[in-house]
Amino acid sequence: QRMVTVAAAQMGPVHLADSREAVLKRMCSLLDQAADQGALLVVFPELAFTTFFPRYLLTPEELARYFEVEDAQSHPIEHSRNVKPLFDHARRLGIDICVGYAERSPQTNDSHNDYNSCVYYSAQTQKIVGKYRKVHLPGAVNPYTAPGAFQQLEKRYFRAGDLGFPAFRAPGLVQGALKKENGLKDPAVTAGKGDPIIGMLICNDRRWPEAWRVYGLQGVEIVCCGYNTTAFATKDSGEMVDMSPEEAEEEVLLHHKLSCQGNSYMNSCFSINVAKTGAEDGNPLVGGTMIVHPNGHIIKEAETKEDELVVATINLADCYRGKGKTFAFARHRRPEHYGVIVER
Ligand code: CDT
Repeated sequence: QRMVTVAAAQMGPVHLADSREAVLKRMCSLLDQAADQGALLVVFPELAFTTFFPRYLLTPEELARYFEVEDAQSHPIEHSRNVKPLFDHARRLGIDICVGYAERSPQTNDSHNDYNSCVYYSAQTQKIVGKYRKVHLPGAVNPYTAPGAFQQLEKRYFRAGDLGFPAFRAPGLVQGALKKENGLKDPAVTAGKGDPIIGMLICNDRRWPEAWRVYGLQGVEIVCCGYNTTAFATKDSGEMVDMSPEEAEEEVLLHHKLSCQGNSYMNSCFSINVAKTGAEDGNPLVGGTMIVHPNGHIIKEAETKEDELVVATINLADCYRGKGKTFAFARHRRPEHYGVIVER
């Protein structure tokens, strides 16, 4: 048995007028609730500290306000003044966190690269042990070329992630050594002392099976994925609206759930999927925060569209059944026939 209590820290809307101080207070309060319920890992949404700003056409000066300037050596994210209270609080409570933010990475030639990023902070080691930059950026560069593009300008504001999908271990998250495996051959899982193997995705990434499979092939046991997903097109978005808002939102939720449940099952991993939800200054974001089991079932899901902690105690040993049987990749995959996936 490799038990661990984990939590999805769903956040309600962050409006343009909300101060950073107020947002940090909400996030720290979610951490307090997690501590009360014995959670050791809390996952926050994509771009958790701000409104989903890629919905707006912004000047460079306006845009700069949303970013954390991060230089991995001298200014790692957890020391950035605007976010430090969250990391400090996680350390005090002994809770690991995964949190999304807008990363501005200074370059030597006075320019910078911007990414839609997330980090995994290990409270045990007081270090960032995982970092991911969103690979699949939805939307458009030019807001005038696509209907509804004003809602989604991620391609304009971010570079595509350049770190790939690096799985990592979360030190000390689960007590005790790895038990004898049930015929599991995958060295990515059998190696090591039982620290869980974690992968991170950001929002649109969850719709791409390739992203999950790259983690699956590294033996991933928990995928953490924060998101901001438009619930339905508003009338002034310029998009074709051929469904009622209620129908549209139901379909958005369906696709979200299909993606997370299907890919958790097919890669025999838990997933912690966390929304920023509610209406941000009138822009509706879908909910659907949920913790998914490796057999594809939803273990626990949010009941509101507000700040809400969704907590579950999971047994990582539940990953072994799929990893050792139906999805024993080494025995059953046929990569010699999958070339087209990387050629096109
Ligand atoms: N933030 C983000 O990636 N949102 C996208 C919207 C794409 S339109 C279906 C998402 O996949 O949820």
